Amino acid sequence: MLDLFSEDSPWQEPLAEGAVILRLRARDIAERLYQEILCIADQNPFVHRITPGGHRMSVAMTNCGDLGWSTDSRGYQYSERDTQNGRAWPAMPTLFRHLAQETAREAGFTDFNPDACLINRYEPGAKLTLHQDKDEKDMRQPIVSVSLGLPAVFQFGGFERGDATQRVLLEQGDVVVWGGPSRLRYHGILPLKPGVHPLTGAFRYNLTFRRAH
Ligand code: MD3
Ligand code: FE
Repeated sequence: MLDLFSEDSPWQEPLAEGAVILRLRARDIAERLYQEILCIADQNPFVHRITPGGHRMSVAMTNCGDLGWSTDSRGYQYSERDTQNGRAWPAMPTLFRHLAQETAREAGFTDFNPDACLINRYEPGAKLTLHQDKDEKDMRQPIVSVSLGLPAVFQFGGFERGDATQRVLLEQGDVVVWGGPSRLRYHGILPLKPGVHPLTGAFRYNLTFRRAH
């Protein structure tokens, strides 16, 4: 029988102008992506950073690439070294760079060359409150996000914090490309529900590829 609604191969879901979900696009390389994450974390462990306001983030973070994003009492910033331990970030694996460039291209961004990959690790209850990503230099460059492990409810809103939000479930292998007018939309992640994922156990991971400088 012709299976018109097979969920066995990746498909695209437009979210908003400039934003598209490439469902399950990275599913077949999830194990390799996860091994790379573990290898990066061996070199520079996940840490719960403290915001400039003095709050401990529930999401633990590390980075790879020429630049990494972190936060401390001086603010939010991209830098060549981890502000907490002074170490250079691990190199961005070729597999990561290729996935980011290929998916950005599929979404219409032909010359995306990320210099930073922020890696978020969510444990049960961890969340990211509504925020905008605006620490990058060139807002014409998209952000590519890749989800691994436990599913999470992603929230995305408008251009002001109080605007109505939509909820979207993001699962392992889902890739989202955010560019154009969507680049500055408010977005967040609702508290992670506890669970056990066959690949990542109790955690959800999210990679975000960025052109920071
Ligand atoms: C929409 N991460 O690291 S990825 C972040 O799942 C972040 O860890 C979330 O928001 C996560 O800053 C969400 C989806 C995402 C990433 C960047 C965006 C959505 C975005 C930038 C602009 C608009
Ligand atoms: Fe964000």
